[in-house]
Amino acid sequence: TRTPVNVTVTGAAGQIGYALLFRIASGHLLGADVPVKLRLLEIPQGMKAAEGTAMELDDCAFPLLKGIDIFDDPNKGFEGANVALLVGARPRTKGMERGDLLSANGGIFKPQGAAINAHAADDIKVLVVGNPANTNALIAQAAAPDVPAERFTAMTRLDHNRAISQLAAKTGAAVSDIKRLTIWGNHSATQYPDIFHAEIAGKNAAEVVSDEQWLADTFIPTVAKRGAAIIEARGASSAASAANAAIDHVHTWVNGTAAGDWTSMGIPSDGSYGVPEGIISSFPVTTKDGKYEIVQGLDINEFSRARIDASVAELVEERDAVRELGLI
Ligand code: NAX
Repeated sequence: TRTPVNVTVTGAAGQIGYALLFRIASGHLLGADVPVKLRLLEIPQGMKAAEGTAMELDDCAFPLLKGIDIFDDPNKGFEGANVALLVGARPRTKGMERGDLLSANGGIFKPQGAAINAHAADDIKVLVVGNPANTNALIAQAAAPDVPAERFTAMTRLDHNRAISQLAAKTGAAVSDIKRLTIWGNHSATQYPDIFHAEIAGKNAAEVVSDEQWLADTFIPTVAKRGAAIIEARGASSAASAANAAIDHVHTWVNGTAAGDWTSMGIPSDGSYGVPEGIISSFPVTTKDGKYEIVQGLDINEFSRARIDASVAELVEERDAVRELGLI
């Protein structure tokens, strides 16, 4: 029998946590044959609700779930963690400037990065979901100098999945026929969903669509502003779809991309495609044996170049701001 994999989830009492934990425990994160132990990390005010969620997890009698522990101390929460899903974050509230938001999140992600550095397992893989996800991931990564930088990733898989869904709706294709879509840049309104290399049932997606106006004026803004549209409709932000994307991100990272396809992940840039080294930006990646690689050699047209550059410029500004705040 396999040793259980330790999965730490922060913000476990939140709405994404509620949608996420049951799927981890039922085997969707790592595989139907992989036992897991959950380590829930909350702040003191969230402990009681996390305990309630843990009671419900018990009540599911999941065969793969080998234990649940709840903590409000990151040093304990990340002990022995093989996978860490950093979901809890400080949301932007009224009157908050970007600097305030970044420093409030620095107060969360810097100590969490340090706790990962000190206590996580050697094979730790980190996914940051809590916004601003890319820069929060950078803060955590900078606080964990003994962990290989590439283990810190940020979630753009929800954007990726949203883009596939929009493209399927536009063309009448099945979502499973759409491959090689890419989200570039920041998980923010500047993100760039790129269909120029995407395929629909083997045909180039941009050629199938053949409508640059739809691309520029409908597709890109619909994907980029989907989070706001969900809030408007639901009265609450995306939770089940965000949890689903977090499951997809880690499952793909651990279990690999399908032949001929790739996915999108926010990862520390190695300088590919002119994205400054070190910032955490979304790229097209293939994964295999628990490792990812940036898809190289894609031809970037002018339309794409301008949009990638704009999103990357925002990430550079965020990096400079957290540097000035002493957070990295
Ligand atoms: P909720 O406010 O429902 O839950 C957040 C939970 O985090 C709360 O229970 C809170 O007590 C806990 N928390 C706060 N600080 C913590 C800390 N230092 N340690 C441990 N737990 C802590 O938010 P929810 O809707 O679950 O969203 C969580 C985060 O995901 C937000 O930052 C949100 O912006 C972000 N999202 C990111 C997405 C992405 O695609 N990358 C999409 C969905 C979502 O908007």
